[in-house]
Amino acid sequence: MGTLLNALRRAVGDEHVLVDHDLKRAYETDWTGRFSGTAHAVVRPADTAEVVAVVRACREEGTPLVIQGGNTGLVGGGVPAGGEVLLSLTRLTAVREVDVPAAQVTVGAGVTLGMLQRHARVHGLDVGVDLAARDSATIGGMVATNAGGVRVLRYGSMRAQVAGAEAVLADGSVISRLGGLAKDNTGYDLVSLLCGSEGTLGILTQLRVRLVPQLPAAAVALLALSDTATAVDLLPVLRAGLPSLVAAELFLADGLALVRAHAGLPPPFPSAYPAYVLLECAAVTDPTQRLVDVVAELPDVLDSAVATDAAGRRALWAYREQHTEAINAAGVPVKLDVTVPLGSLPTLVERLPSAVAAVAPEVRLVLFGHVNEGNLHVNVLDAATRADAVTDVVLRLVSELRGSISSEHGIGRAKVPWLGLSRSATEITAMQAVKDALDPRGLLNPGVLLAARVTP
Ligand code: 2HG
Ligand code: ZN
Repeated sequence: MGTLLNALRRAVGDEHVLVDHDLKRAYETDWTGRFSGTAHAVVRPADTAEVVAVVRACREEGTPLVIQGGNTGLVGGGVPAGGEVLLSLTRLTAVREVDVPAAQVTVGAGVTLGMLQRHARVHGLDVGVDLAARDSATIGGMVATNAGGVRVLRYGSMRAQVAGAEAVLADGSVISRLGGLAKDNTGYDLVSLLCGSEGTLGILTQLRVRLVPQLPAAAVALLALSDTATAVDLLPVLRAGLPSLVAAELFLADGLALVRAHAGLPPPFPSAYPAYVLLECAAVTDPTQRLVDVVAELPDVLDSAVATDAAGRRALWAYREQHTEAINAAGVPVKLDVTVPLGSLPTLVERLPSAVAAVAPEVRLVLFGHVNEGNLHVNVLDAATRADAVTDVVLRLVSELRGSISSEHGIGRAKVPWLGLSRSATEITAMQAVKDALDPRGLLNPGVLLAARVTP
C-alpha cells in the first residue's frame, strides 16, 4: 500500500493526498450523516491529467476508487464502503469563456452550480437546473447523478443540460466530447450514458453545459390547500394559464411546522392548512399580474400569498427550501426519493403513514417534493434502527403504484437491494454488461448502483 501512496503523491503532490483521520473525515461521511466509511486515502487531483495518473496508480495496485463531487449526494454514492481511494474532484474548477452564440460553456467537474450560475448570468444566460445545495453541489456530481431540482418542470433534469463531457475511464483512457455540436448522430450516446451512471462507468472531468436565457423578472405564489389531490388537480390549469411557470413545489403541514421551528420563520398565513404549493413564474417581462389573475381564478385555494420583490420571493421559498436542513437538524433521516404517476400521488401521500407505521410505529414522516413530476421526498426521522424495513415498505408501495424508487437522487449504496423494483432482470443484466465492458475489474464506485461483484 506504501507503493500506492507514493504513486498517488507523485500524481497530485504530497499535500493533496490526505491520510490523516481528521483531514479525511469530512470526505468520509455523507451530508446526512447516514453513510460513512474509511478511505485508504483522499486524493485531490487538479486536472484531467492528474485524474488519469491517479486511476492508473489505483489500477496497478487493484485498489478501487470512490468518486466524490461536493459530497451533497443523498444516497451514499460518494462515500467509501471501506479501503478505497476517495477521489475528490473539487479542485477541477477551470471555467472557460461562455460560448454566447451557442449558449454553452465548458467547465471543470468541480465547479459548483452557484459558480456556474454567476458565470452564465454575466452574459444574460442561466443554468436550467437549480437546487437548494447550489453552493456546494458540483456540476460533475450533478451530471453523474442526473440531478433534478426545482426547475425540471421547465427545463428537464441535468441530463437535458449536457451538451458534452470529458471522462476518464477505468483503464486511464480519456473520452473527450466537448465540441458541443447541436446535432451529432454518430452512434451510441456515450455522454448520455455517463449521465446518471453514478461514477460507475467513468470519472467526469469536464462538462459542456447548455445554458438557457436568464429570466430576470420573477413572481412567487404560495397556495394553501386542503390536500395533495387538489395540488395535482390544479396542475393542468397552472401549466395552461402560466406559460412562465418554472416551479411547482409541494409541502405539507408537519414539514412547514418543522421548518418554521428550525429557521424561526413566521407563519405564511393566519391559519394552518394541510397542504401547500409554491409556484414560481419567471419571464423577460414581469409575470406578477398574470400570476395574480390565475391564482384568483383557481378553485379550492384556501389562502394565497404572492411575492414579487426579491426579499419576498426568498421568504416564500424558504418554507420549501429549508426542508432538507430542518429535517437533518432534527436527526439522521432515512431519505427516500420516489416518483409515481401523477394520478397516484394523492394515494401515495395517503397510504404512506399507515404503511410506515406498520413496520416502525414511532417514526416521524416528512413529505414534500416536486409536484409536477409526481416526485415525493419521503423523509423518515427516528427510524435509524428500522431503516431497511422502512425503505422496503415505502419502495414496495411505490412499485405497486407503478412508480420509480429513485426520482432524482439516484440509487447510490442506499437502494441497491431494491433496484429490481424499478428495473427488470433483463435491464439489470444489460446494465451489468455495460459496467463489465467499461470497468472489467470493478474499480470505479464498486457497490454503487449495482451490487459489487465478489472477485474470485
Ligand atoms: C430537494 O428537493 C432535494 O430539496 C432534497 O432533492 C430532498 O432532502 C430531501 O429529501
Ligand atoms: Zn428534490
